[in-house]
Amino acid sequence: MSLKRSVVAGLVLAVTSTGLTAVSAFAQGEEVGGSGNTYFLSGTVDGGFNYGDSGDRVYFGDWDGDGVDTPMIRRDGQYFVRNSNSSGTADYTFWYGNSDDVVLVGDWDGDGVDTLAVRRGGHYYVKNSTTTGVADYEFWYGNSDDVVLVGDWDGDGVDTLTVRRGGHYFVKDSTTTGVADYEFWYGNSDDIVLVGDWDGDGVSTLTVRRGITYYVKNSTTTGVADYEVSYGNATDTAFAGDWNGDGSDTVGLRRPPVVTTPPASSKPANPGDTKNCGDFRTHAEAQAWFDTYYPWYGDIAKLDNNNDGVACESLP
Ligand SMILES: [Ca+2]
Ligand SMILES: [Ca+2]
Ligand SMILES: [Ca+2]
Ligand SMILES: [Ca+2]
Repeated sequence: MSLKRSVVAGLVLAVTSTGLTAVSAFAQGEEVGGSGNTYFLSGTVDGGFNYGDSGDRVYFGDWDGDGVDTPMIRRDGQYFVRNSNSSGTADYTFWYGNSDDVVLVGDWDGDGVDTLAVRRGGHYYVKNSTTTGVADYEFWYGNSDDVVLVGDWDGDGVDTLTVRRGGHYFVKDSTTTGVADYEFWYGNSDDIVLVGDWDGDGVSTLTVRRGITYYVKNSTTTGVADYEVSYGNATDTAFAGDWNGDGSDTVGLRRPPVVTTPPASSKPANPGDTKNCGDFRTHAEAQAWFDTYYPWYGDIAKLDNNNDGVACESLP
């Protein structure tokens, strides 16, 4: 993605943001975590796509309300939104909150568009648009060190919070200050948990991940999994979303970069900074040149200014 730092003058606001998780598309709710700039989305043409840099902070959500969850990268307080799951640059950017804020994604007003909420301890600052500006409203829930999940637990189209304490979950069906509406237990206290609408009934529930196995449960009740599936590699970071707009969520994976060192015998001579994009007729030609030298010398000719591994993307 291009890292254009132009967009907005500095903001000194309490909060701002955008969300993730829509009526039909429930996604992650939290930062994806992990590293790598390659993403695989189950149930799609699974060749993977690239977005941003390996170290970027990433969220998934339905930013345009078309029912499909797509990535958004965060660099400090600036957000780079992409509305398709394909390699390319950001569609637009905005600013919200402070660089050290914890950010949640959800459809807080039920309009089908995911936006952000900033979390500061047990205090939440909700914004219902992915635009620069202050929060629309605030509320408190749980304790400052609680783990929080975002989902539409009652299927009314509005995302709210669940506090997780080990394998114990405290569900609240409104983004208002107050106690939980109900509780349940699922999995172990050290399990990785994903939130999604796995059966497309409009209600978010949990999936526990252990290695490459996902234990899916279609109700927020205490009990065992309804079924399990295996996907990807154990080293992948998993998240959830609706990748094809069918109303059901599936798993997505963020894959860490593979560090490969070509055999020494294949090492080409250092060409130096002798090429510009204008020296190539096509993107493919530039990419082939880039790929030949990159493993040894990096982006020696500066053909990949946005560091996404794609050289001279302006060429045909
Ligand atoms: Ca979308
Ligand atoms: Ca919304
Ligand atoms: Ca709800
Ligand atoms: Ca469901």
